[in-house]
Amino acid sequence: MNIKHRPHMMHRFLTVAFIVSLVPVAAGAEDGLAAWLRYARLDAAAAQRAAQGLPMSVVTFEDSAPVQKARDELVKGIRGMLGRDLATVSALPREGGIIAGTVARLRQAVPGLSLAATVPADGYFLKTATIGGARCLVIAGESDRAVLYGAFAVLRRIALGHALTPLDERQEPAAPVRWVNEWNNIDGSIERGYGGRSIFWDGGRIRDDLSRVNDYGRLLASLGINGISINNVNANPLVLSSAFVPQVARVADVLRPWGVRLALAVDFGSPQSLGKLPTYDPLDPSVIAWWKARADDLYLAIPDFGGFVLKADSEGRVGPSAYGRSHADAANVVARALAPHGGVIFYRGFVYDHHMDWNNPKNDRARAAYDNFHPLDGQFDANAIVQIKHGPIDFQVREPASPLFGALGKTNQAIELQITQEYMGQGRHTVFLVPMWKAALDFDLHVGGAAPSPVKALVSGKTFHRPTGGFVGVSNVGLNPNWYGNHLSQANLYGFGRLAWNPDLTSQQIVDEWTRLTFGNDPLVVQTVTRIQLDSWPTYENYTGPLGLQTLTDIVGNHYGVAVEASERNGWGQWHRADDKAVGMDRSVASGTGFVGQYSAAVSKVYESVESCPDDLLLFMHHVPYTHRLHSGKTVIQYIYDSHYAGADAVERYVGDWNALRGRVDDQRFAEVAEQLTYQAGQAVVWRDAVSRWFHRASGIADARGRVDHYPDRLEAESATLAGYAVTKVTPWETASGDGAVECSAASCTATFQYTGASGPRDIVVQYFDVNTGAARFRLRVGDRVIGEWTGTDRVPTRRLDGSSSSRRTFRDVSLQKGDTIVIEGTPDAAETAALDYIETLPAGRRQR
Ligand code: GCW
Repeated sequence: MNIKHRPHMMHRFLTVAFIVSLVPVAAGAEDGLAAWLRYARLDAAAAQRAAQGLPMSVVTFEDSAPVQKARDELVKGIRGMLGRDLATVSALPREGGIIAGTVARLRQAVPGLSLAATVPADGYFLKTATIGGARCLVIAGESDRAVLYGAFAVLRRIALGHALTPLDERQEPAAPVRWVNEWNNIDGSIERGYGGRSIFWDGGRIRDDLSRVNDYGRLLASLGINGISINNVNANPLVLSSAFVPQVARVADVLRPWGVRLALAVDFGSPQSLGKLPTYDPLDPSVIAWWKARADDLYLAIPDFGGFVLKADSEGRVGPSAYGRSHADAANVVARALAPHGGVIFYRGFVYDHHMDWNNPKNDRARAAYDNFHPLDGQFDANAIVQIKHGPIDFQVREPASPLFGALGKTNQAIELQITQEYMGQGRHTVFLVPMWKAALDFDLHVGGAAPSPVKALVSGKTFHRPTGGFVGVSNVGLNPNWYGNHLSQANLYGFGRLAWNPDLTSQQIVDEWTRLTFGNDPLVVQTVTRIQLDSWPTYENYTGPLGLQTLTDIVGNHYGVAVEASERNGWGQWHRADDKAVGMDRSVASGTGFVGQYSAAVSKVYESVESCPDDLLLFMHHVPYTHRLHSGKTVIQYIYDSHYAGADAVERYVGDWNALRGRVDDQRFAEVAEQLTYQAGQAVVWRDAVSRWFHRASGIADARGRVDHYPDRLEAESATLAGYAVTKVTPWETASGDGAVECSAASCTATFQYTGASGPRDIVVQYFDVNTGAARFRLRVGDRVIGEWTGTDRVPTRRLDGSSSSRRTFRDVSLQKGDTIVIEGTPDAAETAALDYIETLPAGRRQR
């Protein structure tokens, strides 16, 4: 055994080994910045369990930044969780140590160590071993960054209370590509970003302070994410200018120690718009040379540059069609510029015509990706990857897996999953997306012959033995301390990273890990948070667009609030085709658009017929009468009503369940999540009423349970005694109760309601509008008694009275007498008109109706 012992290091090691910090870790402000890497102190029993047999020093033999980060992270994490200070040494102490390094280096430095012969790319071993009589914990990575992955895995085990000894684990990622895309504009705004402004860009350049980029790199590394593009796929050509190279190189320098490669999204017209060439034709020699020169330039400054992401011929972006060239031509001209440097191009499969004629029943946006890319299979270079959204439309609440995954046997592919919650509540609603992603990843497209071919195997390159492929998440973190504007939304980034590493993990496993790491191991907290998270996607689906209707948000506006018809009669092709008799898109081969025929025979057989199509996708695949009976026996229309009530009730329950965690979660995060869930509960009622009323009016079929359009506890503002307030229409109509709302155009106005119900304690709900153009004030009085005052300062994404701005405030346990007057005083501010929709008086404690 050839192990050097260094006596002076030993001394230090022994000293620290016996110092167990007695200073309790202060609870500290928990603003969410540390996400799942809080390293909060474990309770004494768990800490003792984890500490048992854990060596008290970290041994590293390499200077590379990721290995040093691994070492520092181990020191920090073990100090935080166990209150123990590890020594950092470069030779193995007699008592053993946590040995962290690359497999190649460890084989040299620790000959007594036996490691399996092969290590897959980015893979690592965790192994307890006795070396020279000393107990060691070995973290051996295939690459520098894999050492870091191994260190984070050890820390995760400790935080979760898993035993560390004995340990013999070999981990490898499912696919080489585990990337995030950030749709950040260079001015610092973020397309579809809901967590504040960019951590990368500000005012047309890279930020001076990149500390948040460093923090983000750490989060990404902890999940094994190894690449990032930092600008919007609707790319500004300027990012390729020489002037930007040194700036972008600074970001690469910050991320490199975390093993994350930097990439840029590029505009296909850049050779012309930026390079001043007469053309951007991908086959033109000057264009070929231009791409090559830009790539060479970037690689000089950033030798490990990852590559480019390209959105072409999509949503107004220029592309190869301008010259009659194919997407493969476009991808390859860029791919060939990157290839000598080892870079890749992600060519987005999100190509469709957004000026489609909606009158033609055969037109179908869902067909577009397959129709565009399937004929080109085999024509893309080896370092080109077609990046495909998980469903055929666009991040809707329920879509089938894109058929394109099954149609590219000779092309590299990656799945694009959206972490940022466009169409999914935008961080204002808690919606845990992992179960939705799992549904796509686990879906068997039956293209692999006898063997199963789930999407996860196709995108990882396993089914067709591709050289590369994998997972891309559109992340869009921002400067908000909690990254996404909602603490619970962090679980989506965590889940994306964990699935990109191992798509076989279950949603339950992922959310259990995330919750423990993020909020600790208190059983009630774990049980409550995991239940809310796991339930949240079906719940969101219930109160938005169930049965495959798609989300039903305002698709020509902010993609947030409800607007049932926004998808119709325009070229964007997100049609649900609801009319007075029937609803849904007929995508069958027999009578519809033929989309179903893009799947293998085994899959299309299921989707083709109304009888075998699963209920949750029925209206995505078929146009059926409202009276059609689902497999459950319920009619489509009654299901629409019931699911909306079930969804809104569920969020109301989340609020109560979360509130029971007071004192078990740190104060700041407790309060912020409570506020978010309360807001969501109010919005779920807006959605519930809007969608159910819209379908009631369209179908003319009453709710069998008598709820829709029957709100006995409600008093409409339009029917109140108004002083200064005037009645106004709201668009879309379904987003206001009754016939509209009232707005104040005077300095201040009042709406007075007569309470004619029984005397007793009541909850008073005020439904008002909170737009983003001012901060109107409101006061609620009962007679002369002031019950509450508030200001409409929420930054919801709308200037108008609509489903996004409709807001709800509840005042609990107000004592009311029959005949009382309830008064709302509204004071407008700037362009905000203190608009009111209705008030509602509910028996105290009863669910909102
Ligand atoms: O869903 C749409 C978004 C666009 C986005 C586009 C895309 C970046 O509304 O904001 O553009 O998808 O994925 O390219």
